[in-house]
Amino acid sequence: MGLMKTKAISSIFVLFAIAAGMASMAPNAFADHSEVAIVTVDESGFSQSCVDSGCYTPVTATVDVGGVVTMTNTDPTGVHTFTSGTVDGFAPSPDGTFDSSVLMSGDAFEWIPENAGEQPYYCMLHTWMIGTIIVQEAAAEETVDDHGDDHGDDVAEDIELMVMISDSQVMGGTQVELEFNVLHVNYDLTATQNGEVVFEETGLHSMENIATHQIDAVGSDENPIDVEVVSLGIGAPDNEDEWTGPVGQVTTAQVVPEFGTIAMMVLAVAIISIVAVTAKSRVVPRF
Ligand SMILES: [Cu+2]
Repeated sequence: MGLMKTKAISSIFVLFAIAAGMASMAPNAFADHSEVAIVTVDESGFSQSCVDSGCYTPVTATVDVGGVVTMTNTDPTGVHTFTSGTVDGFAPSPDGTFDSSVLMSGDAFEWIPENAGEQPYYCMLHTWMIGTIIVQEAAAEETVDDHGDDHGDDVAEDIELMVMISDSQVMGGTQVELEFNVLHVNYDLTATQNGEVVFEETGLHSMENIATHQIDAVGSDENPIDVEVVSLGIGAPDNEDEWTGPVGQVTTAQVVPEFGTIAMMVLAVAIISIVAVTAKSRVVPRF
């Protein structure tokens, strides 16, 4: 197996967001996830008419690890439970993570998640009532008040995303390894050679710090492979509204052969970004 050196070309840009405008345009982007409240939909025990819109409000809730989830039976007409696990058809499978047991109307139950991940739950009395709690690392979202005051009216998220691209030649192709400084990076990956696209995938998600992709091409001096990673945001793949971190940050590397060197490049960019503003416009200036 030969090693090739990756010649780094960095293309860095910073998206500045004006926080005041953002706060009004995208309040969810700054949501505090140290606590979340989930309630039952009224009369959700009587009929299944709530299923389409969700029998819990919100039907998908997001909270930080160590945050507090308060689940309340606000339905004046019935008793309900919040029981962790899944329902297949009408057959429930409790997973033992939490169980409020039967809550009378007005009663509440608290759960403090210890691990990141998706936690489904349901009502054991009405198994059409299902919901999801997304537990995220608290560090995945930090709010920074860069004016140093306590008013919280000028809040910007300031998450640094670092992408390291390395490559190795394997089995007649090229294996590209991406290393991220954070978990749950969503990104597009494109590789071109000689003006032709040899790899293109959008909406990729890296659960771990490292993701590898196989490209069916080998770079050479005459025909190097250009690899481009464009960040889409940080967060659970099916929860784009809650993504944080830089959007449109471009990291590139060029794969050309060179003996005896382990390929590696580092790009570090600090970006102030707001998902709600930038996620909608994927066309980003590059310079
Ligand atoms: Cu119920």
